Amino acid sequence: YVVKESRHSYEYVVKLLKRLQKNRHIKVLIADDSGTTRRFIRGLLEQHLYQVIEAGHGKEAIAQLAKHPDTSILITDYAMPEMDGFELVKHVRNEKDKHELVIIGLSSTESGALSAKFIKNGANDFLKKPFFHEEFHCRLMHNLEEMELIQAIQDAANRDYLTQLYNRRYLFNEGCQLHEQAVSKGQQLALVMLDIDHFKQLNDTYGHEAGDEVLRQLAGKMLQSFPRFLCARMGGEEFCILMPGLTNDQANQLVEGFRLMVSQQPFMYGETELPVTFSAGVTNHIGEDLDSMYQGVDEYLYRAKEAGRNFVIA
Ligand code: GH3
Ligand code: MG
Ligand code: MG
Ligand code: MG
Repeated sequence: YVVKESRHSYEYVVKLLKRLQKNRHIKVLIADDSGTTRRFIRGLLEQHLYQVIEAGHGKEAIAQLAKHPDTSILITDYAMPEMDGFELVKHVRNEKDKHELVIIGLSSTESGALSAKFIKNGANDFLKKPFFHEEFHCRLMHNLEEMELIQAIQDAANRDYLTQLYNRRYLFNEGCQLHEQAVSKGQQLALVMLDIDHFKQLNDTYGHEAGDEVLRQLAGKMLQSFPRFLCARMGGEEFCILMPGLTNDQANQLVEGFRLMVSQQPFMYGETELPVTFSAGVTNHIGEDLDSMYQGVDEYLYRAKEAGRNFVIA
């Protein structure tokens, strides 16, 4: 296909080929009540290797999005039975913002007001029917690139570079919201703080590179053991885990199990086995705000260190 369109510049072809590689993993949902239109757009999308799913009206589109939460693009018609395109866009935007799901509205040439209304309701872009195939692809690519760029910027701002865990900033931003939710719904929320024991000594003995490797491996083990919870590197060798829905006892049990596993499984740095343990504090005083929980759990961590390290206090 790309070769056939040989009027493109060399640079454009290279860019397109890179795009096509990524498109294999990108899901696009077409919401349109006309089977002919859906088939036509599917054809265009499949030329560029996108994965395509379809819906005949707004409600079906919502069901499809629930079934395929990893959908990246929604292309939606305006006039559809059950639920029209505007209602669909408004509904979807309550769940996902412009940087999580690209929405492109379709409007016919006769009514330019439709495209403005699509954008006002939260669509990223619109296309007037009938459209040039090339314009269709260009707009899709442009909107995808923008979304990917913003996601990369968000990751850089919210994640720790060394471990790829969330950072302190994200834990406090997201944590305050989780805390408010837990308080308003009367749900549990546990906070864990853990700190590697004698990490300075480990750096001094095995080198800073080995220390970095331990931080990465511990982060990996945290993600594996607590995939449902928010794990963050707060700085240095200190980590926090926010556990919505867990009582103090439940959180304590999980962290105690994790402590045991970490102290028994060796950390490898090349051929060298590194001795790694951590101490932790656990709290669940959600009557307070997140800052006070953080101070409280810091105090428990301090006591766990005093108690001799490789220890959890709840
Ligand atoms: P304790 O058991 O009381 O926690 O002792 P500790 O040695 O772990 O604690 P301390 O606060 O004295 O030392 C922390 C060390 O962590 C000092 C610092 O050089 C090291 N560190 C902080 N950030 C990094 C990092 O990103 N990589 C490496 N390799 N070391 C780090
Ligand atoms: Mg229609
Ligand atoms: Mg330490
Ligand atoms: Mg420390």
